[in-house]
Amino acid sequence: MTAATTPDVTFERCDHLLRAGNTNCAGCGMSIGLQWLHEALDGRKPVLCIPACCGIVTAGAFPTSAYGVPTIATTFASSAAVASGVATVRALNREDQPTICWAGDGGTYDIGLATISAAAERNEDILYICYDNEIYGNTGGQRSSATPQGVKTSTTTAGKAEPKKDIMAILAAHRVPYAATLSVAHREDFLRKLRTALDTSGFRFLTLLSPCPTGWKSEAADSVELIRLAVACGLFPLYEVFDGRRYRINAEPDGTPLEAYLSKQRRYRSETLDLPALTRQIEQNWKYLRAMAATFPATD
Ligand SMILES: Cc1ncc(C[n+]2csc(CCOP(=O)(O)OP(=O)(O)O)c2C)c(N)n1
Ligand code: SF4
Repeated sequence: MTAATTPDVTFERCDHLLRAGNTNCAGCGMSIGLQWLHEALDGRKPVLCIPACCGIVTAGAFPTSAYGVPTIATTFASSAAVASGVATVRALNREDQPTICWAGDGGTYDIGLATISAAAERNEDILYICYDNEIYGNTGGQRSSATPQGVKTSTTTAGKAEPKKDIMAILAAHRVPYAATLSVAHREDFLRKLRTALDTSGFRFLTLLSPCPTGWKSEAADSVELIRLAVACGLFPLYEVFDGRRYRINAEPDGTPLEAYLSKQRRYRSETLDLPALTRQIEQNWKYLRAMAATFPATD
């Protein structure tokens, strides 16, 4: 057992959330997200609840772990339900430490949605973070309901027909205290939202568009730049929703063409990619977001 992988759950402060020796691919958005989560935690020691996904594989084989905090590997569908129990026990024990779900889009948009909905409706004291790589990465890159229209996956070889599910709208409809989108190319915004979420009680939902060079057929070195482009061209809006009703937009598109983002990923070289339709979808999303932010603004 090396120092990098020896489980150490005895210290009171968290020295490393994700240690060296983890199995994440080069350029994985999860690695950045977990490092920044560690920074925002500022020594607080969460319990992590992680369903079947790359995020739990990266821990390594029991009894070693790349995670420096207590981590529960849950079944694919149940991370929010398990976290509900953990948060309740921690509250009964008067432990003032966060309970965090860290899950892929498969465990969030698809199979875990029922337990997320139940925990959100009960307003459990959980921070739920979805790293959305828009596929089932761990099992070979199958499509999920987070996969965008036109993307080639191992189960949509000509390109996916259906558009991406609007998970933020679903969580907003539960009127959760806080929901926000995160970009690994916008560090200060990312950290601020993590801190806001950590300082808020009740069910909080964060989602990051998480570059996955393996599934996106992109270069590892382009990962951060890809997310910068996704925000700049308007495909991935950065915004916050308070109590499911009040909206705040954090960055406006700057006119960067959508092709700048798509052309760096071979997953978008498909028969079904309809650029004008995708552009219209992005415009519609922005119309809706701007209307919500203007009508129901979040004031400090
Ligand atoms: C009920 C059930 N069905 C299927 C699986 C196999 N499985 C494990 S991880 C996974 C994909 C996870 O995808 P996602 O949540 O998007 O995370 P990623 O792998 O992309 O990190 C699947 C299908 C499982 N563990 N349990
Ligand atoms: S397959 Fe994708 S999400 Fe999974 S570890 Fe590799 S880069 Fe990260």
